[in-house]
Amino acid sequence: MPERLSTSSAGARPTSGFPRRFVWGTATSATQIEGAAAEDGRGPSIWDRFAHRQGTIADQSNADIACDHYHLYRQDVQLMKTLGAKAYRFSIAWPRIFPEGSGQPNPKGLDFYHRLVDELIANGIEPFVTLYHWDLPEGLQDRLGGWMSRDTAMAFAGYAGYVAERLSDRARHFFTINECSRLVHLGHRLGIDAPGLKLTEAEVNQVRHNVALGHGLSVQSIRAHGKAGTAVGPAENIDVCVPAIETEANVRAAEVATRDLNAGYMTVILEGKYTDAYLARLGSNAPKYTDEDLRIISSPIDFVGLNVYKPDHYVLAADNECGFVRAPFPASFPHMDSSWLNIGPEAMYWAPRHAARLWGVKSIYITENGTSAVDEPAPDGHVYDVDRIMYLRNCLMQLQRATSEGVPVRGYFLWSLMDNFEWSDGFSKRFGLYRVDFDTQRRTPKLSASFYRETIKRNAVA
Ligand code: GBH
Repeated sequence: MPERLSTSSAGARPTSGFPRRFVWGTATSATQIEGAAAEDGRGPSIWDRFAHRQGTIADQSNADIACDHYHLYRQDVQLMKTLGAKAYRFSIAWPRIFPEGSGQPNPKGLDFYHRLVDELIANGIEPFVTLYHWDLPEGLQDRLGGWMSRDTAMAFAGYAGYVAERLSDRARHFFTINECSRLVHLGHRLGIDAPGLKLTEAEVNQVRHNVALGHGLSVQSIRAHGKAGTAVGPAENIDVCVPAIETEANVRAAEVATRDLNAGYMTVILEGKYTDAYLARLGSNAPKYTDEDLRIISSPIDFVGLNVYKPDHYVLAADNECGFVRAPFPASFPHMDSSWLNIGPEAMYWAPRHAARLWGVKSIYITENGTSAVDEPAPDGHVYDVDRIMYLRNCLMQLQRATSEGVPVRGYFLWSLMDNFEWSDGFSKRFGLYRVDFDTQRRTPKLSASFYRETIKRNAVA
């Protein structure tokens, strides 16, 4: 790897601001916004069932109605247009397409996405499709044990190919699975996300492998069924390791740590093998797999999507076996409204830089970045979310640092277009540029919407 990254297209970058044709967008996911949970033949998902279980969601809410986007999508596309956004990342609800997970498709479910994609294109907004944002059809959980079974990975590939075949004439970018890491750990180990399981170490490691396999199989299936030139990649929340002090040794240590701590997803996807350190750590709890599995998981991809919110570790070089130490987060470390959302905008520089340097990734999208904030309207009715603006500005400055050094980031999707169902936090945490009144479904722009519009207009941090 060269010490300095060279630009892929010399002269395409201005000296400040973002590269020309940088893709500015917003992001959402089906469960979090659509509602219409039982409409037009949609089957139940594991999140429907989980949310209806006593004690799972902070405010006892569920996603049955959410932002009612299923009915209000036209108006929501206008919100994007007002921002001047050029792209939109949304997810498809698998149980709308295959109510049982596999078998008989439900054409009415797909119709909704045909309408949405057409509406986006009519408004000059490019659709970026996520195929799995955690809403597994309940039938697959019941029949197969969900991701505990390889058959779920196969079913996912079938569904992914089915959708790609029908949408790829208009949608050119597909993300396979959103945040393997979170769906595995929170859903299958900690039990605080659907399906709410607390499996053993060995079982969780197998689930992790099956999910990675699902990614790989779906890449192959999208290639087989999508129109020529359909681009595909993962959208992962990698563990971002930041050098605590930017010395050469610490930067190297942060790279080593990033590769090692993401061994189960990004590393195996891009390298085609589990690292020795990872397998040694798992010992007798390591997953069962074949070499063929690894070849499938590492099927060539066109880009890498990174969801970046915070640094996961501050790292220093060390003489120990692994070559690094992780500094523990001090109790005084500041965070945003979500207690996990530690403030560390450098993560936005290091995440794509690590991907480019460690694995030679040539095309990167920031598939999510954003923050929760309290967002109480002021007496004049406006939401002056200057804390969100502060957070976004700092992250975008770090992203600009990356692109100006030639790290190949092609676009940025802000999480999120509007307040929505924030999983186990229900509606108690707001991430939107637009405030949603969940009683009336009224959307109101926050001050951060103006900030983002201005940033897009300038193609530079406002
Ligand atoms: C993303 O995950 C999701 O893709 C998106 O759907 C979500 O709305 C958005 O971020 C905001 O949260 O409960 O203390 O264990 C973000 C990364 C990693 C954030 C795991 C929550 C768990 C915190 N997530 N983290 S904790």
